[in-house]
Amino acid sequence: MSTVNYELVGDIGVIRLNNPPVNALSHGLREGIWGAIKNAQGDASKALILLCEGRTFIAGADITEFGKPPQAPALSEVISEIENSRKPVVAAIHGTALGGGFEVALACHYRCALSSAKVGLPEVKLGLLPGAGGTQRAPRLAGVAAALELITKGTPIPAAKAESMKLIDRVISDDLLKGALAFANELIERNAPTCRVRDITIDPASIPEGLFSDFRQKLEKRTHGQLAPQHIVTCVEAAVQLPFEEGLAKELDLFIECLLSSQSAALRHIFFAERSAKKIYGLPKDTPTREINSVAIIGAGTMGGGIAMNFANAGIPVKLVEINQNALDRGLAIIDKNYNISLKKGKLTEDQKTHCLSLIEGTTHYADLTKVDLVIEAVFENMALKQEIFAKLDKTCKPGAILATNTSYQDIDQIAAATSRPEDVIGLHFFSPANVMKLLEVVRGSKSADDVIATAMMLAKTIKKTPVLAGNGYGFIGNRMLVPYAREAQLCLIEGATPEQIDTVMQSWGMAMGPMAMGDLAGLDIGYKVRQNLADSEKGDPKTYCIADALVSMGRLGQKSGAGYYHYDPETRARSNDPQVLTVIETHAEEQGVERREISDTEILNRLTFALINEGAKILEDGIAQRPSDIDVVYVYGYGFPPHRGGPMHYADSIGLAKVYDAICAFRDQHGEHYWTPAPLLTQLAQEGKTFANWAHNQR
Ligand code: 3H9
Repeated sequence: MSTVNYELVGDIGVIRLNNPPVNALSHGLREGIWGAIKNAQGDASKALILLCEGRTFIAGADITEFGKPPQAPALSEVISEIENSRKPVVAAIHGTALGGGFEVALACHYRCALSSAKVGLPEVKLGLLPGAGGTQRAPRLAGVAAALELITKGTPIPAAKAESMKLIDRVISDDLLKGALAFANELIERNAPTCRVRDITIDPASIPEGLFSDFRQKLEKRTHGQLAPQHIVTCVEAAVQLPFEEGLAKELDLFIECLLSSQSAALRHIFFAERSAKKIYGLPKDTPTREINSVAIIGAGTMGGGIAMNFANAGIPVKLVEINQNALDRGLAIIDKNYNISLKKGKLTEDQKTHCLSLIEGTTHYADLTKVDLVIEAVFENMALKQEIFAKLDKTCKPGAILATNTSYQDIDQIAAATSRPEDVIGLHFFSPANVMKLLEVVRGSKSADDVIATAMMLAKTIKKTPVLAGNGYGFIGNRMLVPYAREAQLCLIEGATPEQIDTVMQSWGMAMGPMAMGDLAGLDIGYKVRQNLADSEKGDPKTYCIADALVSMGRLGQKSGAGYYHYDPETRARSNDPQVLTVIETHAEEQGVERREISDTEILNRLTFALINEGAKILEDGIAQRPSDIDVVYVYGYGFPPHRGGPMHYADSIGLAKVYDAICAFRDQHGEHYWTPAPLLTQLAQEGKTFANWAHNQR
């Protein structure tokens, strides 16, 4: 079948698009639509329908074509051709109509959609703005405030909501073609006009004063220096103030500026990185998977409860196991509380909440686990305890059940060795809060079977997580990199910075949270316990963690105890600087013979980010991550790394590996080799003038 087919069904010309996998607007498709609309002007049809084959309506411009020489017709020309059609054109939407795809639909004179369909303008997530009229047409149909929300958030909306916003004219419950034909025939019967969205005018007087400036301010708080969101507001403002053609011209100018920005390059990198992370070298696409229809979680703490919610939300029944009824009741109560929070936020309905809760069943007996397809152990980090649990699971669970551990740094092989079936054992490392964070590290033990890995990757999609495969080494990918990152934060602290300075530098650079605030949120006792379990030879220089250890010994465990690096208001949890912490820092600096100095913001930023990059390079050498972009996905989806900087490895490429290497050498000369040794891979690439992306390309 060719990319675009045309067929006359009675009075209606049906234009079918077929450009798998997602009907992206590649050159061939643009040319096909343009030609089909043009040809249909002279035939017997009285109305036209634009419909897609495959799993979705048009998912947008072909992102792989960005940066390549443009090929005519441009999307704007295709859109003009549709809008100028003398016969009414109806877009018939299923799946998702996104970005340029929805802009095509907005250029049609009418839009109908299956009730399961979603529409949206998600360009902002790629550091872009709708560049084919979306910012000009959406406010004309939906109103300015609604369009600003839709385009700056970028989240697709269901057909029914789009209908209520006037973005869709009719929702069809089943059989899209039949429904669209009936709709088009009605239009013919009532001699309906070709309604061009461009002809709608917005009365500037109808816009409340200050709407745009207020919106800009709120947006900046959420998007921290990102270019596209602010440009979107400018475009929507232009839709109100300028004639349509001038608004379009403004939109195109700003679209191009965004397209050429490093922010968009980083966000597009993350888009493709997330998709390549799902591909596992050496594992054929058709590797069989095991059916997962029921799950058990061992441990109903914060983590176990959060994990249980993921499965219940996906309609998979969960058995939640605790050692006694009290612990179980506490865990179930937390789950109930979390669902109530989602309910209040309007993220689910009362019925959905009841259904999810009905899928989670508590038990204190392993005997209840004989039939489950997957078990995830989520108890605290103690190897002996984990081995005891896995030995029990080995005796209890049916053959073929997958036995997973949520450990964040322990050896999967050692855990698997407690069973007679190490091939069924795998790491599934969720990130806290487990019902919110998107990342799932899938950790491959030396004996994990291929079908177990394939099942874990598939399962991630079912529970709406982004999976990344990691090898079995201390801390896997994310937490291994966190070690030098946290170390540098501690050293900056003792050498002269304050918690507030470090957090402000990292947060204003785009991290969701600074390292000190993150430590307080996670609990300072967690890292403390890990350090206590290290052998003396692994503990390192006492200067590194003396401040963190001192805070723990003072009972300052972070937010949960009301104080850590900061003081927390018991009512509001608002944080404030605490002079006591500065005294602790200064006392320990003196004890360790460190003369505190002024540390620049740039030094803090470079020490923390370059520590991540250097460890990332070592992780690649060790084969713990498959590719640099997998590391980027881990950091963006699990550790709050700013997506518009593309993850640590992309960030390194964007600033130049030679610069990173030189800075690391300078840190080594200043602080010593035990802190800073440039990774051999980084050294080699920097000397060859290459990037991590070049290296990844040659590994394939
Ligand atoms: C835009 O439209 C700009 C315009 O305003 C102005 C222009 C002038 N292009 O996600 P999946 C590939 S910007 C090229 O796994 P799903 C994807 O890489 C665009 N390729 O499937 C993957 O390839 P592979 C605005 C694309 O079912 C395969 O398709 N639009 C594109 O889970 C399957 O993808 C967007 O931002 C594309 N646009 O989800 C929408 N989209 O198999 C982006 C996908 O080799 N797309 N691919 O790894 C999506 O959100 C999801 O892909 C979608 C399907 C929801 C459609």
